[in-house]
Amino acid sequence: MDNCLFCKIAEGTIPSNKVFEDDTFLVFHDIQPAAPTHVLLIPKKHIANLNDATAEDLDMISKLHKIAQETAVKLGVAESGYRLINNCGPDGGQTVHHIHYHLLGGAHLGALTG
Ligand code: IU
Repeated sequence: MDNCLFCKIAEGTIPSNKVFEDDTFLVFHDIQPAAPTHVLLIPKKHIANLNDATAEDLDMISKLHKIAQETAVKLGVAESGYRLINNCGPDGGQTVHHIHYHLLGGAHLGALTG
Protein backbone atom coordinates (compact mmCIF):
# COMPACT_ATOMS: atom_id res chain seq x y z
CA MET A 1 0.00 0.00 0.00
CA ASP A 2 1.27 3.47 -0.89
CA ASN A 3 2.45 5.52 2.02
CA CYS A 4 2.52 2.66 4.52
CA LEU A 5 5.80 2.57 6.43
CA PHE A 6 5.68 -1.15 7.15
CA CYS A 7 4.80 -1.97 3.51
CA LYS A 8 7.94 -0.04 2.53
CA ILE A 9 9.97 -1.94 5.13
CA ALA A 10 8.45 -5.22 3.86
CA GLU A 11 9.38 -4.29 0.26
CA GLY A 12 12.87 -3.27 1.35
CA THR A 13 12.55 0.32 0.12
CA ILE A 14 13.07 1.41 3.73
CA PRO A 15 15.83 -0.60 5.44
CA SER A 16 15.31 -2.53 8.65
CA ASN A 17 17.40 -4.67 10.96
CA LYS A 18 15.94 -8.03 9.92
CA VAL A 19 15.72 -11.10 12.11
CA PHE A 20 13.68 -13.30 9.76
CA GLU A 21 12.08 -13.02 6.34
CA ASP A 22 10.13 -15.30 4.04
CA ASP A 23 7.57 -14.68 1.29
CA THR A 24 4.81 -13.93 3.79
CA PHE A 25 6.40 -12.45 6.94
CA LEU A 26 9.13 -10.13 8.09
CA VAL A 27 10.57 -9.85 11.60
CA PHE A 28 12.76 -6.84 12.38
CA HIS A 29 14.11 -4.94 15.37
CA ASP A 30 11.96 -2.07 16.65
CA ILE A 31 13.77 1.27 16.26
CA GLN A 32 12.73 2.34 19.76
CA PRO A 33 13.06 -0.83 21.83
CA ALA A 34 10.89 -0.97 24.93
CA ALA A 35 12.78 -4.01 26.30
CA PRO A 36 16.25 -5.53 25.78
CA THR A 37 14.69 -7.69 23.06
CA HIS A 38 12.00 -5.92 21.03
CA VAL A 39 11.15 -7.04 17.53
CA LEU A 40 8.13 -6.54 15.30
CA LEU A 41 6.48 -9.37 13.36
CA ILE A 42 4.53 -8.28 10.32
CA PRO A 43 2.77 -9.95 7.44
CA LYS A 44 3.96 -8.49 4.13
CA LYS A 45 0.33 -8.14 3.07
CA HIS A 46 -1.13 -4.79 4.05
CA ILE A 47 -3.83 -5.23 6.69
CA ALA A 48 -4.46 -2.05 8.67
CA ASN A 49 -5.23 -3.77 11.95
CA LEU A 50 -6.77 -6.84 13.53
CA ASN A 51 -10.29 -5.51 12.90
CA ASP A 52 -9.63 -5.69 9.16
CA ALA A 53 -8.28 -9.26 9.10
CA THR A 54 -10.45 -11.68 7.11
CA ALA A 55 -10.81 -15.37 7.97
CA GLU A 56 -8.05 -16.11 5.43
CA ASP A 57 -5.84 -13.44 6.99
CA LEU A 58 -6.44 -15.00 10.41
CA ASP A 59 -5.12 -18.34 9.14
CA MET A 60 -1.99 -16.52 8.06
CA ILE A 61 -1.78 -14.67 11.41
CA SER A 62 -2.03 -18.00 13.17
CA LYS A 63 1.16 -18.99 11.33
CA LEU A 64 2.73 -15.79 12.61
CA HIS A 65 2.61 -17.39 16.07
CA LYS A 66 4.91 -20.14 14.77
CA ILE A 67 7.31 -17.43 13.58
CA ALA A 68 7.06 -15.86 17.06
CA GLN A 69 8.05 -19.18 18.68
CA GLU A 70 11.03 -19.54 16.36
CA THR A 71 12.04 -15.90 16.81
CA ALA A 72 12.00 -16.27 20.60
CA VAL A 73 14.34 -19.26 20.31
CA LYS A 74 16.59 -17.43 17.84
CA LEU A 75 16.85 -14.38 20.10
CA GLY A 76 17.43 -16.47 23.24
CA VAL A 77 14.29 -15.48 25.15
CA ALA A 78 12.14 -18.60 24.74
CA GLU A 79 13.08 -20.17 28.07
CA SER A 80 13.00 -16.98 30.15
CA GLY A 81 9.77 -15.88 28.52
CA TYR A 82 8.47 -13.04 26.45
CA ARG A 83 5.41 -11.02 25.63
CA LEU A 84 3.60 -10.93 22.27
CA ILE A 85 1.41 -7.86 21.82
CA ASN A 86 -0.89 -6.54 19.14
CA ASN A 87 -2.04 -2.94 19.53
CA CYS A 88 -5.31 -2.37 17.67
CA GLY A 89 -6.79 1.05 17.02
CA PRO A 90 -6.55 4.33 18.93
CA ASP A 91 -7.35 3.03 22.41
CA GLY A 92 -5.00 0.09 21.84
CA GLY A 93 -2.19 2.55 21.20
CA GLN A 94 -1.63 1.57 17.57
CA THR A 95 0.53 4.16 15.82
CA VAL A 96 1.52 2.32 12.63
CA HIS A 97 -1.49 1.21 10.62
CA HIS A 98 -0.15 -2.06 9.26
CA ILE A 99 -0.89 -5.02 11.52
CA HIS A 100 2.10 -6.02 13.63
CA TYR A 101 2.95 -7.96 16.75
CA HIS A 102 5.56 -6.83 19.24
CA LEU A 103 7.73 -9.56 20.74
CA LEU A 104 9.35 -8.24 23.92
CA GLY A 105 11.70 -10.01 26.30
CA GLY A 106 15.15 -10.10 27.81
CA ALA A 107 13.97 -8.73 31.15
CA HIS A 108 11.16 -9.34 33.61
CA LEU A 109 8.32 -7.26 32.19
CA GLY A 110 5.93 -5.53 34.57
CA ALA A 111 2.19 -6.00 34.74
CA LEU A 112 0.20 -4.42 31.93
CA THR A 113 -1.21 -1.04 32.87
CA GLY A 114 -3.37 1.45 31.03
P1 IU B 1 2.40 0.46 17.63
O1 IU B 1 1.86 -0.83 18.20
O2 IU B 1 1.71 0.88 16.34
O3 IU B 1 2.44 1.55 18.63
O4 IU B 1 3.91 0.15 17.30
C1 IU B 1 4.63 0.75 16.30
C2 IU B 1 6.08 0.42 16.56
O5 IU B 1 6.80 0.69 15.39
C3 IU B 1 6.72 1.23 17.68
O6 IU B 1 7.23 0.37 18.69
C4 IU B 1 7.84 1.98 16.97
O7 IU B 1 9.01 2.13 17.75
C5 IU B 1 8.08 1.11 15.76
N1 IU B 1 8.67 1.77 14.62
C6 IU B 1 9.77 1.19 13.98
O8 IU B 1 10.26 0.15 14.37
N2 IU B 1 10.30 1.82 12.90
C7 IU B 1 9.81 3.02 12.45
O9 IU B 1 10.34 3.55 11.46
C8 IU B 1 8.68 3.57 13.14
C9 IU B 1 8.12 2.93 14.20
I1 IU B 1 7.89 5.41 12.57
